[in-house]
Amino acid sequence: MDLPTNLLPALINGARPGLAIGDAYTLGGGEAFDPCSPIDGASTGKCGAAAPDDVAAAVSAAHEAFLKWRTVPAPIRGQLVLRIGEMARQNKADLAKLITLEAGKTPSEAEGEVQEWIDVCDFAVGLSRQLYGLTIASERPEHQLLEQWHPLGVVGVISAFNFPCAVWAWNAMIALVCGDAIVWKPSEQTPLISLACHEMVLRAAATMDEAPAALSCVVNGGAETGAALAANEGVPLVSATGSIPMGRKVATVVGGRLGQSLLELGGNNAMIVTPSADLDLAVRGIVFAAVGTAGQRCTSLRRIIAHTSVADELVGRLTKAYGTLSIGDPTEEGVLVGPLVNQAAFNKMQTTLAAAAQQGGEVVCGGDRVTAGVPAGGYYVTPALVRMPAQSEVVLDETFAPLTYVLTYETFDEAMMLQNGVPQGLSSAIFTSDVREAGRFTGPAGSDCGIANVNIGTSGAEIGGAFGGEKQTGGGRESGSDSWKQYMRRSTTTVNYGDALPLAQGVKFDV
Ligand code: UN1
Repeated sequence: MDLPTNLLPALINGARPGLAIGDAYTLGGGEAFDPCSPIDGASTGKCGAAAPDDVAAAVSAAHEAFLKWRTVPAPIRGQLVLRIGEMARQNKADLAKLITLEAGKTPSEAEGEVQEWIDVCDFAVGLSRQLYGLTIASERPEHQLLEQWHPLGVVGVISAFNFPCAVWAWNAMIALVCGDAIVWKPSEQTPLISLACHEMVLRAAATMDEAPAALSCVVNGGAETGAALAANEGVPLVSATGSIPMGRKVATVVGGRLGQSLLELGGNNAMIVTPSADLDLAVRGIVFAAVGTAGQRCTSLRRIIAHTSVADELVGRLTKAYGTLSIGDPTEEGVLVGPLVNQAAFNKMQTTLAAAAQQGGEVVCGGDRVTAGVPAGGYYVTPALVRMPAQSEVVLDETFAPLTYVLTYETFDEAMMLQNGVPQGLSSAIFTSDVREAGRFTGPAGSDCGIANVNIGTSGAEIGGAFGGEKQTGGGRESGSDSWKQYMRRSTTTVNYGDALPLAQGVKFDV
């Protein structure tokens, strides 16, 4: 694949920069690393890494930029994001190429991911004129009680390999209109797309006097780099997306210094298929959610909870649909299922399949490595469906691969108990034509997840809604709705425009 080098900063001593403080690119003092493409295991090029000192330098430069940016009116800040969106639109295909190379997504899914960036830019531009506060009725005469939203500071963003562009964009585009600066620690798997995204921000910022370059900083590297960002007192908010153990560490460190963390961690997403479900739709919804992105979305479908009256037919239809999937090099025409990210992901899928079998699971189809007709060095698998006799231990864990368990139920209560009976709470779905079931599922005693869909799969959310989930998913909400409030600080103001000084709650204190 031709690398779209026009989107990337130049090599420094043969490596990509590990540290970007605005437009100042350096290798960084950390240990350089050499990521591989999931497609064929070949190196995508050496990249420098930011050492903890570099992270501190980035945070302090970003803070300086923030001090200027916070006084720029929000609608003008929106103009920056408008221009960033234009850059993303113009370079959509090339940006998608980098996502395909580094994350192994098909071009259509990679372009869809860039589209999420574009969409969130549009959303954020509109928001830049709608960062509404409140006026509250004061209990005192001739008093105004107001709530305003002000810029927060430097936002740390830690993102994962599977959505290397969209998740950053959800955070960064909103944070920019909110008047914040960003220090981004991308996944070690995806330094190129991160540098390209940063370049787009820089090029847009260069067209505006009001926008300092250091509003955007990138610190490439591994866990040590992320830890330095989480620990930095100059970062009031750390938004982290990734595994539950990673989120636990971030939350502990950020919480220890009483900072805010916004976490979007693992999911264990289920779909209930009821007796009245439209099975044609359900099959399509399941296949995209379970095997799209090779099962490597945090919203991927992990569990099917099917009514006993439809389970056999559903499994039969799914097995047939799985048999027609084209698996292989995502850059090849017609391929729908690309590679797993690396060997470790493949090994985890294999040990999980073995554990499932031990717990009484029956592999209906899939789970094997595909080696014929695919690039050597990549880990390609046939998506697996495993019927489980119960929601046993193995089902409670998220395995980041195309592996979906099938469970059955008799009563709706039982289905809801299974749906909610896992430690994670990101996404969920029900396929039903029964309005009562749909209402119960989406109601207060229904799905306990951040996303509860009806007749739609668990993955592929639009950016306009708040994205995130409960329990071990971490509780954070990113992207649309009123998620912006987390990137600002709330200020409550009381103005006395009278001649007296009445105290609240009727307290008398006359001197
Ligand atoms: C993720 O996997 O981290 O809803 C994000 C979806 C995408 C985002 C997934 N819009 O599947």
